Amino acid sequence: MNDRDEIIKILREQQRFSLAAHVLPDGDSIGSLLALGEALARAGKEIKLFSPGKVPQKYTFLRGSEKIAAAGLVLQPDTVVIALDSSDPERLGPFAETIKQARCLINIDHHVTNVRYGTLNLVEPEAAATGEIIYRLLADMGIPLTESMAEALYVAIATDTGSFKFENTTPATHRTAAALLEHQINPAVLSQRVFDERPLSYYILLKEALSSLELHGDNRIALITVSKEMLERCGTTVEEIDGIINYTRDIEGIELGILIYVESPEEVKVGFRSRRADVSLLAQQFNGGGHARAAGCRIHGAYAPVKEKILLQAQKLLQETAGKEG
Ligand SMILES: [Mn+2]
Repeated sequence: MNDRDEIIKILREQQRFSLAAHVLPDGDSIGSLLALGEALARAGKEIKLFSPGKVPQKYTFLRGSEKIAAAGLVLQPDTVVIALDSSDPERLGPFAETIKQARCLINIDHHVTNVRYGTLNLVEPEAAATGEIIYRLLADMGIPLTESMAEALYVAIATDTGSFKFENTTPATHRTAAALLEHQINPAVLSQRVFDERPLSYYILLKEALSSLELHGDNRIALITVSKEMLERCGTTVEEIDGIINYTRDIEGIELGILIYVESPEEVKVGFRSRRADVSLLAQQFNGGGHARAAGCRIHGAYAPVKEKILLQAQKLLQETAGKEG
């Protein structure tokens, strides 16, 4: 039996499930968690949902989000753990160690860099979102979708495709979205809540972040710096940084966008966005991961030398990409 069939068998036959998603929760991790959780709960299973940290405000309207716990994952001998949207166990943050002890760990993900850490792995890099994998899984299992499950999956797919604008958007993605819209969900309301509406503090942060903009590598690399002090000054939290990096890639002529978040004097987090270059290669050089056009890593070190190192590797990547394309 292949992993997918075996996963379906376990979802049908086992009784106790703990579902967990990655740190810095996004729409795909929360949406996948809620949709699969509701499906299993409706099938009479005992379900616990976990996501490190607080569920970002913009996803709290999704039904069931109040049941997601930030801590307290305890395994019983028969607990099946399902890790969602996480390329490696460390992405599960505080749950990583516990999850590795699970007798049965199911890894469902779409990241190219997934290290297949599960007892059973359902990894489909061609899927635009983990939500897309969950949709097909539930469809194959003959589990009918409720309106709230359809909403959760739509949010999962819409966020990971940047409202169906990113390159990962395939005919299958649109077919899935179309099938979800059959459940009377309102795409305008969902988009407004998830993408458009932001607190004023976000725009105050955006103003500061954009004023840090630097161009490098013959104006092909854009870099934005955000620090923890900046967040405090603007009254925002780290979750608000999320969309800011996309401004780097939107500038005409920019091939590669970088956002450096200075968490402390010794620790920075770096996000990469690109038009053509495979930035997952860049992130991997610094023990990070992600997708070809969006990736990230965490680096121990002070801002200035880390920035230097990143820019050097970023310029190399652009040269190699140009070389390959001839
Ligand atoms: Mn995802």
